[in-house]
Amino acid sequence: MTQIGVIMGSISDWSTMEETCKVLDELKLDYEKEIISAHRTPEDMFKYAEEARSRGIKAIIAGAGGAAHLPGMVAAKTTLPVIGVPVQSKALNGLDSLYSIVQMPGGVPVATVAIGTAGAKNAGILAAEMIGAFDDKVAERLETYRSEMTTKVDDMRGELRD
Ligand code: RP5
Repeated sequence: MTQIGVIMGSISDWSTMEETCKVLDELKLDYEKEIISAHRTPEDMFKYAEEARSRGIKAIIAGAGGAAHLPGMVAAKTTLPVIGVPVQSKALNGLDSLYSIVQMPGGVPVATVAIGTAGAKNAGILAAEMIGAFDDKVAERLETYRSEMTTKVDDMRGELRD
């Protein structure tokens, strides 16, 4: 069953949001991906947010850039956890996206990650951790993911010494 919804404001966000999907694939989590724009398809955005829980979605990852209203507006319409990914915009390097997403009013949280691809990757891991809090198999896969990262650092140390 699809547990994670990955949405983004435009196809131009895909090169960033692809990192979310890659890590979800790696952690073997079921997800769906869709383009939904807060400004260009507002009705679709509200419908998605309102129906997500009844469709079995447990967490929503929303990426957007510039006037990045998608994560906040989705959060306004659901009590599912929403993770916001600030896409690196051309004009302001993503600082606009970050501020648009992170400065939510008290009562309507969006868990905001870093600007760009690192944030997109972490959004996937964070969603997996939310699922893993209730699913031991997912938690185990996260443990493996962590130990593989540690091994990679060991490899780097070896490389530096050689
Ligand atoms: C936002 O506007 C999207 O999330 C995207 O980051 C930005 C620019 O969209 P395009 O003009 O590239 O479609 O809604």
